Amino acid sequence: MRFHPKPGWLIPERDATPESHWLNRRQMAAAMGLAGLAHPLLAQTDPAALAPLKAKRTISLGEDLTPLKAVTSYNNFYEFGLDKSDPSERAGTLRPSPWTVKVGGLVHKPLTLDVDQWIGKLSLEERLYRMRCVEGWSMAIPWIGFPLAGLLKAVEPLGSAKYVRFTTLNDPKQMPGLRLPALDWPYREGLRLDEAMHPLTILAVGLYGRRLPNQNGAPLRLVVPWKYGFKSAKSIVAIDLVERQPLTSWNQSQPSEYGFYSNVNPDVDHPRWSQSTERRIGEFRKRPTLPFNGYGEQVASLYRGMDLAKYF
Ligand SMILES: Nc1nc2c(c(=O)[nH]1)N[C@H]1C(S)=C(S)[C@@H](COP(=O)(O)O)O[C@H]1N2
Ligand SMILES: [Mo]
Repeated sequence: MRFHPKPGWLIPERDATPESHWLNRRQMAAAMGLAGLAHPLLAQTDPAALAPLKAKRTISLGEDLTPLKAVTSYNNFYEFGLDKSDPSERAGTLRPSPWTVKVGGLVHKPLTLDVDQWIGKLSLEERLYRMRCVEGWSMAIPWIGFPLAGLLKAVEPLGSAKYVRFTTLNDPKQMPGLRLPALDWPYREGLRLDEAMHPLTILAVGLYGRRLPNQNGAPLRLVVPWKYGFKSAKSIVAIDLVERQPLTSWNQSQPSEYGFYSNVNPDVDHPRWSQSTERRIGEFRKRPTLPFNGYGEQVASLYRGMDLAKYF
C-alpha cells in the first residue's frame, strides 16, 4: 500500500517525527485500546525482570554505551504504536515464549527453531554495536546473539538462493498496532545473501546481559549494524532463502525514501532531511555520521563497483 505523509513533512526536527506519522494519536489510541488490558504479569517490559544470559564478549567499540533505560524506552516498533514511548508502554502483550522460527525456502535442510531450546545450546557472544536510525538518532548497544551465517549454513542454501527474507510476527492479539495500516504488515525485511552471511550480521536474543525486552524485538531480532535501524527486524518468525530481491515493508510503502540496501551513508540524503549527522541518544551535540555507520573497513567491499546513490 501507498500512503501520503503529511504534517511530518513540515517539521524540521526529524527526531520528533515518527517515520509515518500520518495517523493521529487519537486514532492510534482508539485502535490500541485493548493493549491497555495486558495483564501486568505478562508484561516483560522491565529488563530487570528478564532472565540473564551468559555470553563471551567478542567485539568492543571504544565509546560509551547508551544507558539501558534509553535502549529500552526510546524505541521504534510500529506493531505497538508510532511513538518512541509506545513499545515500552504497550509491548507487554507480546508473548515471546514459547516461540518458533521457521528457516526455509531455497534450502536443502529446512528447520524449525525453538528459540528457548536454542538459547540454551548456542554459544552466545556479546557484541557492542552502533545503531543508527534513519530518523537521525543513534545508540551504542551491547547485544547478545549469534552470527546469522551459522544458521544459514546449517540449512544449506541451494545455488539459486540469492537473498534472505525475514518475516515478523503478524498476530493482532499480541500486537494491536497491526490493526492499523501504518505499514504493509507483517513487517518484512531482506538482505542479499552475502550481507546476511557477513560476520557482523547477528540474530540477537538479548542485550545488557539479559533476554531481549519485548520492546526491543523479543525473543529474536536481526541486528545489521552498518544499515539504518529499520533493516534490523524485530520478533522474527520466518527466515526464507529466496531467488529475487524480496519486497520489504518500508521499501514497499515509500520506495523513494527507503531503499532496499539502506546502508548508512552520510552522502545520500533522505528526500526529507540530511543524513550527514546524528544525535546519539543522551548527548546534546550532533556527531558526523560515518559511512557504513563506522563499519566501512569490514563491509565496504560487499558493495564494490555499485553506485550507492542509485542503490541506496
Ligand atoms: N517488527 C519490527 N521491527 C522493527 C521495527 C518495527 O517497527 N517493527 N522498527 C525498526 C526501526 S525503524 C528501528 S530504528 C529499530 C529500533 O530498534 P530498537 O528499538 O531496539 O532500538 O527496529 C527496527 N525493527
Ligand atoms: Mo529506524
